[in-house]
Amino acid sequence: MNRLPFILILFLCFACKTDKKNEQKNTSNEKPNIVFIITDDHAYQALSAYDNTLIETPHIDRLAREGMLFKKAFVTNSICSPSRAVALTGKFSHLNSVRDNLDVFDTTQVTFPKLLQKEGYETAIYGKWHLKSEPKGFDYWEVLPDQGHYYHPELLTPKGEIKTKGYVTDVVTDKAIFYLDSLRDTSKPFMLMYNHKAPHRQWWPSMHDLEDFKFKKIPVPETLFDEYKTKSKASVEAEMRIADHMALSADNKVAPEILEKLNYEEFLDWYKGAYKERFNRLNEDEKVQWQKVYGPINEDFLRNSPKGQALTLWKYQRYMEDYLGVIKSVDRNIGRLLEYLDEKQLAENTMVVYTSDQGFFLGEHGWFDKRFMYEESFRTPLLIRYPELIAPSSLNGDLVQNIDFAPTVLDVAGVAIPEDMQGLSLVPLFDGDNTNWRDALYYHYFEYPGIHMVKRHFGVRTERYKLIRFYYDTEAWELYDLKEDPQELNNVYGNADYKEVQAEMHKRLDELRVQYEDASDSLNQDWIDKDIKRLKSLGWY
Ligand code: SGN
Ligand code: CA
Repeated sequence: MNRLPFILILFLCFACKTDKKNEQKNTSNEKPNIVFIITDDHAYQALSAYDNTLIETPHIDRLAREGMLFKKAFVTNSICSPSRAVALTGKFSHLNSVRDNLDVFDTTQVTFPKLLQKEGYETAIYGKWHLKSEPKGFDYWEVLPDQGHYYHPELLTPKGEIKTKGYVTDVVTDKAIFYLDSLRDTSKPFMLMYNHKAPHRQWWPSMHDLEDFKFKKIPVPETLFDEYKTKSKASVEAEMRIADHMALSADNKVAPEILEKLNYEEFLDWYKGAYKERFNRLNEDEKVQWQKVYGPINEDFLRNSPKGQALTLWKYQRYMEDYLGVIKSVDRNIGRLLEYLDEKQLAENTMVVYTSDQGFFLGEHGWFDKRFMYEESFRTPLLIRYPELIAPSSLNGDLVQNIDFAPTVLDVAGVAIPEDMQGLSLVPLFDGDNTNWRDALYYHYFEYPGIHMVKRHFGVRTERYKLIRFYYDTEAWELYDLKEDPQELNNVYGNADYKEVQAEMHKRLDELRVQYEDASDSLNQDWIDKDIKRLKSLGWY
């Protein structure tokens, strides 16, 4: 008897069964799912879809290959909590209750997760939240308290705080995948916010990546020793220079005993305690692995004890080794999540958004951190994959901003966008339609005085120019011609050659302040009280 047909039937039955098992599509196919990923402080300079000088991020790059990369994506206020509040509400900081990292998010506001929930979506958030109040508008949530920890992080849940074991980027991904696989209601479309703590300061890499960038010579940015010759005192007085304000202990992981032996002074003594506290979170096995890698680096530091410019260069290299190492784990874990979507055949009907809460300085102008309206901090990575509406390898060069996130998600989900959301849906840009798109961006940063001492400022950026006003305990204007001076080294405010441009930019700025209803540039008691509170918490008052 010919057994071939029988074997064939058996094989087909098995294949069908496996397919069924792997298939987790929604029963209601018409509504797309959404995965919204916000990392913390991920600079576009360290994402190879934008620039592969520093690192390869093959998994995140997939989203660009299979979707759209936004070359000119920006934030409205380059700092964590405000940026997250903007993403949720589609409104600028002066209207959404969170102007700086001290503010508590008012959860009675309308947010895109709440609107999706109302329209039948199931919503979940895992990872960084950083808005102080308890998450609202989510069916499932497990979030890091405040900034959270890299190793064995605690998580806040509806049932209280829980302890976890493992590295934060892995833990958050495990939670997100567990939600997709075991918790979610498959009869509903889902919206998952999957937010990483990484690569936030103080850049503690996972055990898998400890050695990755060690001893690799990282290219030094041209402006590492910038003297801010044409800039206002806002740059001079900011406390975020690698040379002067990056901690040898907490940031560069030199053991405090070594620093004391060599008489190195820390900008803030607090950092030494912070280093020890972070180190003590490692389990015994991890401590051994850690010392294997960082021990020789420490010994080397003890032998050579670099000073002056050599010390700045040494700190820059150490900074980048850890920062890039931390990103490796983000990339690997995003790969895991994307593979899960593939495996369960969810990729086609899911919009995946990858962005960061802001950009970051990787040594440009001598800095780390963000806050300024200068490009490295003002810009943020933005990649969107949604096969239904976006062709693979699409590039967009329009001026887009994080106020656009909420309207975009609602638009894709077919939910009405509230009139008072200030952003625009990016959906028309998905197939290149930028008719009537904005020609200028508005920005306003408030957290001053406070850590890093970046002065309050607001401004406007068009395709070619940028005008900034610093205010509060200073009064200064800066104007940049981004075409002639992409590194923003030459402030041309007051330069006769730019008289007309300057007047036009002032006009645009006034118009945008009216359009976005921002009049918040004067001193008020509420701010002064908060400034004092903030300074007290830092021990500076
Ligand atoms: C911490 C960091 C700062 C950082 C803020 C805000 N210092 O205070 O460098 O600017 O968070 O970051 S640390 O030594 O404690 O790491 S934000 O991304 O949450 O806005
Ligand atoms: Ca951040």
